[in-house]
Amino acid sequence: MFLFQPNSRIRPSPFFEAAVADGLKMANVYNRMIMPTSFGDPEGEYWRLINGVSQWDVGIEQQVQLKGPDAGRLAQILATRDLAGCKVGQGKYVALCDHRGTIFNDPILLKLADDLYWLSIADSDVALWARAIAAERGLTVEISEPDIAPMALQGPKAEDVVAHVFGDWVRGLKYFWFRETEVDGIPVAVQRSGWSKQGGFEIYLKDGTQGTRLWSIFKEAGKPWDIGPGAPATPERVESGLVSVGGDTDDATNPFEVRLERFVDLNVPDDTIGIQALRRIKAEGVRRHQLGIVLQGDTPAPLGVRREDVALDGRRIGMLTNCVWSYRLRANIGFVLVDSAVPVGTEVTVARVSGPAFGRLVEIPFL
Ligand code: THG
Repeated sequence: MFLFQPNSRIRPSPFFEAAVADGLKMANVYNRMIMPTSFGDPEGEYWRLINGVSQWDVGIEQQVQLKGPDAGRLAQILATRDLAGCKVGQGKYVALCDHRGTIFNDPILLKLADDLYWLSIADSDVALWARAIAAERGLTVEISEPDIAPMALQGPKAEDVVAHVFGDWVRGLKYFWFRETEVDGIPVAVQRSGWSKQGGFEIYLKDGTQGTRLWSIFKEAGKPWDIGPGAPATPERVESGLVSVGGDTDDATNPFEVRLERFVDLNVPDDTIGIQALRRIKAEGVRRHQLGIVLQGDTPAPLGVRREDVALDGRRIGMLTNCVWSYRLRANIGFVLVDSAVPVGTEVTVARVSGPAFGRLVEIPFL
């Protein structure tokens, strides 16, 4: 049995009831919402993502809406990536940094119109930040958290399911591009995206009262492809090298340290928050870098709630920010954030709760 008492601080997503009815067993809190994490068979859910199609309640990917004549200006002030070429119907993965160049969120930005943007955010209060910035800079833009919630279809068979529901036009969508449409009268936006590297789509529900209906439309449509419920899978995202901002970063991590350099444009206007710090950091040299680690041992030993120290010859060189059993590599793998001088191939010691463990630093992605 699963008991959860919703209130106005911890909000269920519109798909929460459908997820519980499908056997939700574990959840987490993200963006002050309940984030489903497992339906009781993590390994089965992983293989379904790798080989088939998995259906996820990712309503926790809250939309922060920027609306008004200065929406585009504000988006560029918040994001350290050049948005000048962004077209209506296009999405872009962006970094939000503070004035020190510390990354605190990594949304997908969606441009719905010249005066309308969504930031599909990771876990932190972007609406508060955006409102303060807009007010301080005297911008004409309204910031809200509208009633919109994404549901993800991920895996190699996701495209067939989504095309079955909407038509073959979805096959032509480029990465992060989207189209607004409807299904059975339910308003949605359909985007090629999702927090896995197995391919797939996200369906942004624009009417929160229709969550259960939208969930069952895809549950039914996906039956020929053996669709099943799942959630963002830690082993897959680590194997694939997707960063979890907040998980793999601390309060001094810049985008360069965690392999996000290609999403940063140093030539954006000077009033983009954090860009001056990022230029300085780039000129002075980046002190840490994110590498993979493969640990010795053949029993799963995931990271607990604390990061663990990584040492080389008895000297602390950084930290292990995640660790998970890889079903494909048959090893515990994770990400470390270590001194830039320490190269791939180095053998290190991790101070695990269970005692010291040995590992080798490797390139990311693992697969
Ligand atoms: N979907 C939606 N919103 C989100 C996420 C999502 N908001 C929070 C979080 N996830 C944002 N983080 C990411 C991180 C990486 C990717 C997507 C969302 C991603 N990255 C690819 C990569 O790094 O290889 C591709 C990036 C590119 O080439 O542009 O897909 O999942 N709605």
